[in-house]
Amino acid sequence: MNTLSRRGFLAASAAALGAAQMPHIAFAQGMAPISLSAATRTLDIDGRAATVFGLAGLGGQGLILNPGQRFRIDLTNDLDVGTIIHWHGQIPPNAQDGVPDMPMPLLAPGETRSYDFEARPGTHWMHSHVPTQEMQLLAAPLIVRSAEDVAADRQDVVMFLHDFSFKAPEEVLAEIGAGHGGGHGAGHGAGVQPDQGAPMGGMGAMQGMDHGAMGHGGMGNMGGMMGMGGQMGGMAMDLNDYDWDAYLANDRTLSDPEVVQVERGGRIRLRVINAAAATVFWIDTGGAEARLVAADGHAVQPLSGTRFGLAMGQRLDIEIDLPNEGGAWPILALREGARERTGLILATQGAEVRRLDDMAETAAPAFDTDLAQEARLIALDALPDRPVDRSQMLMLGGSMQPYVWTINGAVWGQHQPVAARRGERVVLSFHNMSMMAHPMHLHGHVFQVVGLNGRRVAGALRDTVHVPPMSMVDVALDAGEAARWMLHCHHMPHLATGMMTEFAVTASV
Ligand SMILES: [Cu+2]
Repeated sequence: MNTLSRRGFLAASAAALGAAQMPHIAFAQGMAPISLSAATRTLDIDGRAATVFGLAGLGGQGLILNPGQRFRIDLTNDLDVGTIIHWHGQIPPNAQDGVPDMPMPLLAPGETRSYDFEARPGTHWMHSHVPTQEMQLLAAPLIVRSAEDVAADRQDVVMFLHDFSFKAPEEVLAEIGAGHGGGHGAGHGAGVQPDQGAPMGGMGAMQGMDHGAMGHGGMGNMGGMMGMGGQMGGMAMDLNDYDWDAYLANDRTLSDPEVVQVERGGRIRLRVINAAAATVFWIDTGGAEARLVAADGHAVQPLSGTRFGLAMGQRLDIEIDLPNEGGAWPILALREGARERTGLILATQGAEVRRLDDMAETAAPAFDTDLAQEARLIALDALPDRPVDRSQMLMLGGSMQPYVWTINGAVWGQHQPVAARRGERVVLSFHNMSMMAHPMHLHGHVFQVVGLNGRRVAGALRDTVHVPPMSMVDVALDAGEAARWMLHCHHMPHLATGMMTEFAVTASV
């Protein structure tokens, strides 16, 4: 325990935390590999048992590595189906990246495979790279602490977000594909009639009306489809193409949220991971003063506020300074364009914790349709300035009907690889020509956001960038290991329809 900070120690030893909830602290010196297994587990979701997948062998906060500790894992597949885990945010040798047949096959049931590489600090996560398995919660936090994290007098709190359905993921995908994604409400079926004259219309926009989403965030003009090149304010976009049964923070809903014991006047580093299949969240710290300090595990110039958003695959580190008094501070995650919410509670010892409804009174706005949040993020460690060797445009397309999503007009299997040579400075321009947002994730690299709708910025370092409808985001990177790296949308139903290509790096000349 000697490497834990005072607050970390206090939190970890609090009576509220059973042994199973203790963080998995592993020490750097001479340690054996950590054993993890992909397995089934049972959750209680609002009083109803749910059998889901998960990674066993971890504490409640996920896998936590200390500074200098290598990523040494023996992964065993205890499921009765093949699986493979991607270490999202890490840059392992390509053979350990965890994508089916790229280049390693799925682990067969009962198989164990070893992983060993240098861990990159920050808030990251790990998940099955089979979309239906990720939708079944085969995912967990992966936190690598920096020396600064260890020295700082602050308490780490992990907030791992997911969306959940009691239905099998294949059934969920079939419903989305058939245009019944939002079909939970009476009379909703009438809203999903194909609108042949408006290819961008359909269920998402209609669902938004059900949820009152269009009255917020400058998303008026419900009925009409915008013209190309129009501004976001007059646009009807498609949000939330599926109504999930529950929204989870650390596997719990607001009917029984995690209550994290904190100190009066304490400083919290909230590590938020959006592991949802298809839900963008706003993090709302309510009455607690907060600042955003890292995106996707990379430090940004601190940005003050009480509400920050993140798309699927993304992470945010938010520092919170608690007042010098006792109390309870809910940290909520709001589903964009809707009233549903989830979250956890920070509470001092003995504080009264009030039950919160899992529906807000008003819908949260759509996230970052104008890239306003992204524009405010500035990397602390920008990429070194150098000439660009290669630029590539990636057109993001697709529609709700038929439900198919593409990169450069192609689905996976018909794609043209995006090519580069090792060491080249490459700029990728994601141009979203569709009415849904796409969080685009590149494996094996860290990129910097350098352009937002044509305006140059010295933006955040990331591995997953949110590209809103009818928007363009440029990212710069230095091409890494000569290998085939996945480049895909992190919306699982989009990925399942084939919204993936490859960044094919060849050896330098
Ligand atoms: Cu997408």
